[in-house]
Amino acid sequence: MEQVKRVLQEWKSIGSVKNVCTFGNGHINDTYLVETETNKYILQRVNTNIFQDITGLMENIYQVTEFLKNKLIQAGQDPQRETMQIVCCDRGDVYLKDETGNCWRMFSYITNSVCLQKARNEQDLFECAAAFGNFQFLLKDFPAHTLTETIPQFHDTVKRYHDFEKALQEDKMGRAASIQEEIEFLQTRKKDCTVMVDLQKAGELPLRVTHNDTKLNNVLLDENTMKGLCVIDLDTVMPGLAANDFGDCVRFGANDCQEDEEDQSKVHFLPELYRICVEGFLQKAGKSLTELEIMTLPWGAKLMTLECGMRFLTDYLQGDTYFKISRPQQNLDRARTQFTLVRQMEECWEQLMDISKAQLQ
Ligand code: GN1
Ligand code: MG
Repeated sequence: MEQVKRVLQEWKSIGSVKNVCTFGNGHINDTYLVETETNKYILQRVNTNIFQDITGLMENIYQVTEFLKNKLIQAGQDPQRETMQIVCCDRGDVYLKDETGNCWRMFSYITNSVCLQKARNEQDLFECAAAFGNFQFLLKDFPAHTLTETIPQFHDTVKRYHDFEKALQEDKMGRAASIQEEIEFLQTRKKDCTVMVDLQKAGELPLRVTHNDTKLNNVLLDENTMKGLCVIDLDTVMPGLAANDFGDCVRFGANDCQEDEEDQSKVHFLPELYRICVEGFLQKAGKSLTELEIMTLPWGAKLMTLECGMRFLTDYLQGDTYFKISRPQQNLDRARTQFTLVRQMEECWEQLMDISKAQLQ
């Protein structure tokens, strides 16, 4: 906290700080809530092991939030509450590099909003999917190619599979022998990893501005109406595929369990919630999507879940250096949960395809 207080000296413009505390549940950055007499702010230390081009990353966020601000103003909506806004440090920069090389940034806090870790009902999930659909829709005219790829090949599932194979070969921690079942689960699905990447390479799926981390807890809801208000955590906004944004939202939301559930008998993929995600996402993004984008939504859901599980397992093999953990086997539990969800998606695959078909009629 001492370090945080020192850093806040560089944001004197916000006034005198009354209180600071840790905030949120992200796996990557460190987040703090900062309160002054009159306002609240979000201060973050960006994980520069993971995000190496911080200038490019902050430029992406600046460009996208400014674009959203203008769109919202044009539509008579409230940019103060419906998009994140960077609060520059006193030197006028969008981020600050401190004497130890850590990078910090500040955002204004969106008042009267809530961030859920789990949907309490279908409406919450609908609102979350709709918020990401809307984000994509609002950005449909943004020149996607001008954005920096903050983590290159972020949702290139084929590359992620190679990373997994490499970690397996190295087996740094000697953990491979104890996770044979999980390894085989991935090996039997190696071919699936190519489906979306191949369609993209063949030019059959358009590149869009996507969020790439579309978890329910990356949406703020209005405290009073419980309607989707603002999409947050813009570090991975990059060119990407619509179905992947939809898919990661399903991965996190269309089930009744925690992401790191220890007891796999408690993990259930719920097709009815999947349908809600389709309806929410398409209600906003639908007009801008092609038929093939809609027909590949089930693939987005399955591959984002498989890929995320693969990333958790890779990190487990490498000694838990990427995702924050609070207990030893957390990454393994996270991986297992994703694989259970994938298996259940496969079991009702036809039903998922039918939900897309019905949207085209
Ligand atoms: C990370 O930081 P957070 O929790 O929003 C990760 C996502 C994963 C997610 C899994 C930059 O997101 O890709 O899907 O954890 N972000 C990065 O919960 O790798
Ligand atoms: Mg987040």
